[in-house]
Order: sequence, then C-alpha cells, then structure tokens
Amino acid sequence: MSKKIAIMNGPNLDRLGKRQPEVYGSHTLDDLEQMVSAEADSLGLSVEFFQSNHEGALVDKIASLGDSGFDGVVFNPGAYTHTSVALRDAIAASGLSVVEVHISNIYQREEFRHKSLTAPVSTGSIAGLGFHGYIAALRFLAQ
Ligand code: CA2
Repeated sequence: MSKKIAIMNGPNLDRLGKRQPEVYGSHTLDDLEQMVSAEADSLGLSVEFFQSNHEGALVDKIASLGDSGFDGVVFNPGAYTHTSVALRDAIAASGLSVVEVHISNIYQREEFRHKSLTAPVSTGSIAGLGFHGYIAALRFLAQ
C-alpha cells in the first residue's frame, strides 16, 4: 500500500505569489501543490494538502493525522513556528514523522525567526531552499 503523507501550510502561506516575491518567490500555493503532487506521483505516494491561518485548526489536523494512519507530514507552520507551544505539543504527541520546511532561510532573517519551537520535536527541518525544501522532505519521507 502507498504511504500517506500530508503537506501542511500555516498562516499566510495562502498568500504566496501575491506579496513579497523577493522573500518567498513568485509562485502560488496552488503551484506548490501541483509541484508536490507530481513528485508524489513519481514516488508512488498518496498526498493530502491542508492550509490554515488558524492555530487550533492546525493543532486539530496534526492530531487527526496521527489518529488516521498517516506515515508522515511535511509541515511549514509559518509564523506559528516561532510562537506556538500548542503546535509543538501536538507534534510531540502525534507519533508522526514531521519534517519542518521553511521557504526562506529563517536564520538569515530577523532574530525572532531564528528560534523554532516546533523543530526540536520534528524529525528534521529544512530552511532556505524555496519550494525545493518540500520536495526534499517528501523524498525523505518516501524512504
Ligand atoms: O520561510 C517560511 O516558509 C516561513 O515559514 C514563512 C512565514 C514566516 O512567518 C516564517 O518566519 C518563515 C510567513 C509566510 C507568509 O507568506 C507570505 C507570502 C506571500 C505574501 C504574504 C505572506
């Protein structure tokens, strides 16, 4: 049976391609999802996409994925990366293999972005590779 992987994006990532192309590129969330879908097909993975601007909705989604047989999650928690104890606790309690992805290199940006509350409870993290980070995370989870 094919592995089931969720691709989750947090707040404001639905605005990709509409503002700040110098930081996040000019492609949209829809472009990202198409690119990830094509890669998932070639890796024989089943993928589900989820984006929310709401912390509680992201917490609920992580918990439900943990309870419904998903094998892994590629997760860009957006700004909640730097603030959310609730998301950290949800990841830690989920039993899921979570790869944290950031489009931009958070370590080259403002100091408040250097700290991730969610990375220490994730399997690994990738920052600064643009959309390629999602593909690298997917390939890792396909193993
Ligand atoms: O680099 C990343 O992927 C981030 O997770 C993106 C978050 C930011 O708060 C993190 O520090 C790093 C912000 C996403 C906002 O994306 C937008 C894209 C276009 C227009 C407006 C926002």
